[in-house]
Amino acid sequence: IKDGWFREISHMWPGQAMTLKVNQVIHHEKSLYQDVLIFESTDYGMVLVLDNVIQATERDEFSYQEMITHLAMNSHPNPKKVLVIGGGDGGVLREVVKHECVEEAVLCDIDEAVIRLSKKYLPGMAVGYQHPAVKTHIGDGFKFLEEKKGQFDVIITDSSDPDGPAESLFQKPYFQLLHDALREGGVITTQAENQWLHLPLITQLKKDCKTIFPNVEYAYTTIPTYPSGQIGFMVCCKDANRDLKTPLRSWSAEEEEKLCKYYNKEIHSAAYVLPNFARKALQ
Ligand code: AAT
Repeated sequence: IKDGWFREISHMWPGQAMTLKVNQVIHHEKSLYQDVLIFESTDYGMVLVLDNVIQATERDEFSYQEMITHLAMNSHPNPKKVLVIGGGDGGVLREVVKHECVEEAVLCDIDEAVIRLSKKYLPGMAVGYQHPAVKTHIGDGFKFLEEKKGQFDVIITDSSDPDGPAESLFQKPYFQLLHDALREGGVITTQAENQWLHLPLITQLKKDCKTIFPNVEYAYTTIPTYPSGQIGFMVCCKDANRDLKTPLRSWSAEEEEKLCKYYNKEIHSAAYVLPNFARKALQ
């Protein structure tokens, strides 16, 4: 923070940086794994920052949390057991439990500080923890998955960028673990970076996924406070014949409007439509 502005400078997006005006710093600490900063911005509400990278702002988090969740959940016929890796703020949990079929939603985040501070300062996201179906585990997502075989219908990896504790969550062995932790017909989504900035990484990731899953697609959403204003998702399914681009289940237009601020069944399909440069790289 310099002169009252937070700047998201990182080698992961060279020569550009999102800048947000700061009202006040609410909390700053070094956790076991990362530098954790929460500040109140002038126009985006509370902002959660890990190792100088914006993870969520109150104003636009719904775009990311709804899309990473419902793209997977609505491509499964009846998701009962759901796992979230990362997502310590609770926002993805909040979205998962909007599906009444869910019997158990387990969250595994590496950093207790994110969970503790989100409960204190980001109540609109941490509300997800209040649902009776939720179980929380603190630990590394990769290690957690090693012991889980054939247990989950949907697994959502809401992880930070590959530079830091989430590095292993972007590599091939992790996707094998995800595959093996799913039941028949299971679906995963993962945070899969930005097509303007990380096309080589996304291309490699998709290649890796295709050697493990028979059905792999990349989708994306718009979000002002993530680098270049968009973020993508790798969506993979154990069922080769499932059409991931068309939701298997959907809410009525009325329910959709009540439940979601971003997601609807049209945007579910539209999220998979890529511009030519990305489509070419990923085909
Ligand atoms: N919904 C907020 C968006 C995030 S949060 C990413 C979470 O992943 C953090 O809470 C972090 O503690 C957790 N995490 C990082 N590594 C691991 C790991 N190995 N195992 C489990 N959890 C982990 C993502 C924002 C994306 C930013 C885009 N630039």
